[in-house]
This record gives sequence, structure tokens and C-alpha cells, in this order.
Amino acid sequence: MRKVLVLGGDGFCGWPTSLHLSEAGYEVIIVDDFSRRKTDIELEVESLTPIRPLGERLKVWRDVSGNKIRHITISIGKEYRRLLELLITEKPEAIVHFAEQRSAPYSMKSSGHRRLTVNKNLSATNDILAAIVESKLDIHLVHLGTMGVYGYGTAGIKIPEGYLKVQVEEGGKVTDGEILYPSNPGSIYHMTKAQDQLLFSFYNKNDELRITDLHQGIVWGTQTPQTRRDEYLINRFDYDGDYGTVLNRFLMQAAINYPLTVHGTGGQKRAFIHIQDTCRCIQLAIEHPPEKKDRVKILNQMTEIHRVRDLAQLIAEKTGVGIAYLDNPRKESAENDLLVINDQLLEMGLKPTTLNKELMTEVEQVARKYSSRCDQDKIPCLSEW
Ligand code: USQ
Repeated sequence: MRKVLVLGGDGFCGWPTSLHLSEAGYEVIIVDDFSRRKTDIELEVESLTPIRPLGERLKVWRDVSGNKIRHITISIGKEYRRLLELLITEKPEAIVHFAEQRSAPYSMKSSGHRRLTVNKNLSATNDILAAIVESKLDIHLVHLGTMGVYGYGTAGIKIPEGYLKVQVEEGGKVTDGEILYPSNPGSIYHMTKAQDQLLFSFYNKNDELRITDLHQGIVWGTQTPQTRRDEYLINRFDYDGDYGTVLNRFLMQAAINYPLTVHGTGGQKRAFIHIQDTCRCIQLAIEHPPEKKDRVKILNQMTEIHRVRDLAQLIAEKTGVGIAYLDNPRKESAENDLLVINDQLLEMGLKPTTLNKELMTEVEQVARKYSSRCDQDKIPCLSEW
């Protein structure tokens, strides 16, 4: 059986991906130290959906699917020896790396949160890479990166998949080349993902590690075919001002008739992907690894591009909720254009889940159903930069 470690397998993307891979026939081992659940305690907020403790989730998954997923508690980035021993003992074919602090507003709350995000994310990535080298195993690393490393003001350029074609002219001689697309992060969180790219590039060049970096857009949705199989398997849904991402926040706000919180004019264009497609993309990435001497493989993991105010208007039309245009708490362009190339995952067979088809299912089956669990005081975005 093909064996995969999912680091951060109890989180929003990690949990449904673990189930998806388990159903697809992989032996899955989740490595998670519950840091995402601990952040909920710090922020005094809970997932809108009632997520169960990991042990219960895994027991129910075994009952409904017949598949066993193991869990090991290791703090990635802090417990290097335990991680190394795990690799040597289990010899996985691939590692999926979700084990990072993933919220931009959280990373900008205070100097403490900036430091925590940098220390945690960079130590995690470097420890995983160093452990693969020290283990001497040929493990393919699949990392969840972000579209945010590119910046969003692309001045008409279609954002390529990681590498930018350049021409350098020197003394009348023109040389063609490709460089890592210049990063332009908009928060400390996004900056750590830009730094991750350099770590990947170095370990790939120096140690010939096989690495795939997935530049993912904003995820929306909650459930996947696997998490729907039992109430105990439900995925988390963040709606608060730090961890809630824009579209899921709007869906929940519509469900409780809370005017949609558009930042500024809502002229920001962003890339989106449904959680179900995240899981499929991870599987496709595992099944299309780079060869030994290949450079880092970078895939743009997104399926649709929308402007924030257009999303708000669409949801307002469908549900009758109002729209509140608020002062933007973030330092970002008020209006931007965004064009993105995402050919590689489509060529591997990804069939995108579209917003138009799934939007109202999400409002009805998740946001409305659990709306009584929402604490409205947690909706405003209080992190400013
Ligand atoms: N926004 C609003 N109203 C809200 C919340 C957000 O107008 O109530 C706006 C923000 O100002 C921003 C856009 O919506 O312009 C997206 O914000 P977001 O919180 O949905 O997304 P972001 O902070 O960029 O981060 C999220 C995930 C992160 C992932 C990233 C992908 O938290 O882990 O890497 O999306 S991307 O945005 O493509 O970089």
C-alpha cells in the first residue's frame, strides 16, 4: 500500500485531504499537534461546524470506510528527532505539508504573532527538508503554498506557474532564462510562504530533493464526499475575523442576515478553489511527482477568479442580505487585475467544482444549519496593518 504522511492532518485542508487519500487507497498517517485547535482557544472562537476530537473522527472513519488512519502527535518545527525517526520507521512515499500557521490577519495581530508565524512556518519547512535529507530516503514533498506569494497587481501579466521567462541583454547578446517569479507578499504569513520557496529551491539544488509546491488560492466550501459520510467527520468552517476566508464568511453572514463585510471598494480580485478540489489536487500532485533531477515543480492550485464585490453582489442577489462597504483593515491594492495560468492540474485531470453550482448548497447545508453556533462578536476583522 502506498504510504503518505499528512502533516497538519487535523486542519481545514488537512482533514478532508487525509480522508480523500485514505479512500483513494493510500495508507495515511496524520501528524498533528492540535495547534489549530489551540488557536481557537486563544481567539475564543470555535468552528461554525461542530468538529469532533481527532480520535473520534478517526474511529468513525474506520467504521464507515473500513480504513485505518493512524495519528501521531509531533510538533513539526520543534521536535526534529521525533520527525526524523518517524520518516526512518515509516518510509513514506510522500509527505503532504500543511503544518503551518495559515492566516494573514492572525500573523499581523502583534509582534508576538509575527514572530510566532515566522518561527513556526520556517522551522517547520526547514525541519521537514533537513529530515528528508538525513533520512536518506527519496521522499516526495508536496507543500501547500499560496497564490499570495505572487502579489495580486499583475499589470496585465498572466501569472505563470512559479517561473517567469526572462531575457537578459548584455553587450548586445541576448540570453533567455527562467527565474522564480519575484515574490510580493502582502502579510507576514504570505512572506513565510515566499521564504519557503527559497528553502525548496535550495534543497532541490543542493540535495536533489523532489518537491512540489502548490500555490493555492482562497479555499471555500466545507464538506467533501468523505466528510459528508457521518456528522462526526464534518470539516471545520472558520468565520471569524482572523481565520475566516472571504467567501465562507460571506456565506455565513448571508445565512444570519449580517451585512456582507466588504473591505474597501471590494475591487480586490482573488483566485478561488473549492475544498473538494484541494483534496483532488493533492492526490494529483502525489501521483505526478517530479523526477530526481527536476527543479521544484510549482502548480497554481486555483480554479476561478472573482472580484470581492462581485461575490458580495452575487450572494446578496441570491439571499437578499445587504452589503456593508467597510474601511479596509489591510494594506492592499483597492483594485487589481488578476490573470493566472493553471494548466498543469487541468492537464492532470482536475475537473473544477464551480461556484455557481455549489454556492447555495453551502449556504443551506452548512451555514444556515449551524448558524446558531455563530458568535457575532467574532465576525469583525480587528487585525489592522
Ligand atoms: N476580505 C473582505 N471581507 C472579509 C474578509 C476578507 O473584503 O470579510 C478581503 C480581504 O481584504 C482580501 C480578500 O478578501 O482582499 C481575501 O481575504 P481572505 O481572508 O479570504 O484571504 P487571505 O488573507 O489572502 O488568505 C487566505 C488563506 C491563506 C491562503 C490565501 C490564498 O487564509 O491561507 O494562503 O487565502 S491567497 O489569497 O490566494 O493568497
